[in-house]
Amino acid sequence: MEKQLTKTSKYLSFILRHKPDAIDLALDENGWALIDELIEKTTEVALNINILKLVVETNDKQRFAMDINQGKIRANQGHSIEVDLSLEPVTPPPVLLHGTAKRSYESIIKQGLTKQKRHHVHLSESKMIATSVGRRYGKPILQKIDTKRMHEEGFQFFRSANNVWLVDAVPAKFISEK
Ligand code: HQG
Repeated sequence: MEKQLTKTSKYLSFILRHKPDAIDLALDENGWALIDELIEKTTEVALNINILKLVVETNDKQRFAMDINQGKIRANQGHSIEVDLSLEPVTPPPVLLHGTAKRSYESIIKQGLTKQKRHHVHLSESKMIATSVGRRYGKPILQKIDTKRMHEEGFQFFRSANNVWLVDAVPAKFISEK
């Protein structure tokens, strides 16, 4: 069962964050898809409303949000396609962490953190989460971001519904090795 939920979560991430076109699914400007349409157009995994609910509820990182009344679902963050999540800027904690692969370190301390294919640079309050994020790309290292100073200097921070901190970029001067 757990394997099936992980496979479905990965499938949903792919469709709702990156490639709704792969199944000709319409997303509105805020990234919401109609649950009925998603189920109808999905062939790659076995999908019904109960499985969807289970994936949304049990997802380790709370990657998805469902609006049952309106019959809609969306990814909470991590998109590469253009969507407006309507997040309001919020004051970040004084320090946040970014986990990355060791081999990216040299480039990051020169260029700063840039958002690559996603909408934002992703930061975390949790050492454990940041480490596992970094591990996806190799031997992980943690970087400490002086978010207090960034905020004072006018950078806008957002927090996704699943507590990922998002910012447009992190210039090198705010980064130190943890
Ligand atoms: C790196 C997962 C070289 C950056 C996680 C990262 C997260 C640079 C990679 C979410 C660089 C981008 C996002 C520079 C940034 N030079 N490398 N100047 N600037 N990088 O996947 O933060 O499981 O787009 O360090 O939990 O790793 O999908 O970002 O290694 O929240 O829900 O470029 O993805 O969530 O990679 O991960 P990503 P990320 P999910």
